Amino acid sequence: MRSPFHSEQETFRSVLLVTLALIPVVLAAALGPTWLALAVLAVVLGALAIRVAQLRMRKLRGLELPVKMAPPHVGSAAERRVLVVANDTLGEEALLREVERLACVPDTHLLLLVPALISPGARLTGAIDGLLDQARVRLKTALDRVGHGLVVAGEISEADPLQAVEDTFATFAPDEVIVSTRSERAASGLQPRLAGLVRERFAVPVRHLVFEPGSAAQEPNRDTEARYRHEFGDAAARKFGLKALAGAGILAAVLMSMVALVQSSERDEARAASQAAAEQIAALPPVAKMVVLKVIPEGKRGPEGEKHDEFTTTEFVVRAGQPQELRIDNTDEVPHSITAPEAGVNIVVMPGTHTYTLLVKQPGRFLWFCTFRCDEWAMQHPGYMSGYITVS
Ligand SMILES: [Cu+2]
Repeated sequence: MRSPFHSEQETFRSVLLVTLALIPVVLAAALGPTWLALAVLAVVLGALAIRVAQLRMRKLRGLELPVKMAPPHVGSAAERRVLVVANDTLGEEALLREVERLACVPDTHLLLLVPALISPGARLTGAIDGLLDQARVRLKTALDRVGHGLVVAGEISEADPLQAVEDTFATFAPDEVIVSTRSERAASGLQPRLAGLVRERFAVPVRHLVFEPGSAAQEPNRDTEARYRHEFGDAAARKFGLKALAGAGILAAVLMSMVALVQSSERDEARAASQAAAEQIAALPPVAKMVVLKVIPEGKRGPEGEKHDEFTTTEFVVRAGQPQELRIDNTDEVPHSITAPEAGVNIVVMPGTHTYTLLVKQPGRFLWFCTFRCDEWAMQHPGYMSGYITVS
């Protein structure tokens, strides 16, 4: 495949295109939820894939022909250099006779190019040695048969056949090319379309010799070449379509699994959060229906040894918005209070036993104290005439 960074201009265009394509993805990622960014990414990738496929198809159908390459002539003016491209037809008597005939023409040099036709599958599995050996045997047999060692050379190529031809244009600089194929492509043979491709790419005479086993070579007419071209294009398009479909499938699967992952992790987070909240609530001490306590003057000794006034309970745990009943026996002769300005609480505790309601609307931990002048020290020390209301 041609690199998108083929020229400076194309590089600039590619970078610009990718940048423009990424803007909506980045925007979606920044402003929206993760799935939206992924969806936008999918759309952008899809659009890019369609564009690439379009360009690719146009090239395959031959609508966009590259500029033909015309190699400079090498050697003396009389010298003629002929490139013969063959693989499965290399053993054909008719082809070998033609090579022999050309070799006898003075000032003619021949190169037998044998593309080993290594498929991507063979490359992956490392089964290329067998194919190379096969090509080597074919080439050696042909060279032995033809003789003329001085003017006929041979070469095996691991590259794609068209690429192999292009490579020899750099090294051998042929004045003429003979492409030898069967009329139908065999599994281990060259494409009949190859001749047309070479003709479209290089500005040198190209002869296409088509062999049926055991019969004489034929040069296909225009219609036949057009048929080869059509069949090849269709086959390539089918193959490319399948590949594109597979690619789209893989892409969709990857994106969907990413969305699923993100969603499940979000769900997990939400579940974890609610679980944590539930655990927190469960961890709180249960709220008693009624809290019973007393107010006792000089009921508790302070750290300095003096006796101080006290509420026997100074820590109150309540639920936000849920009234909590306090039954308080104030054994003093004067009133005291539970006052927490921040919680909006001010309960005046009268002498004697009475029931009061403690109600706080908002969660938090609030300091309370007695506002009736009694024991100055006790009023400032939680555990005596002061304490906390914890609201959950
Ligand atoms: Cu008091």
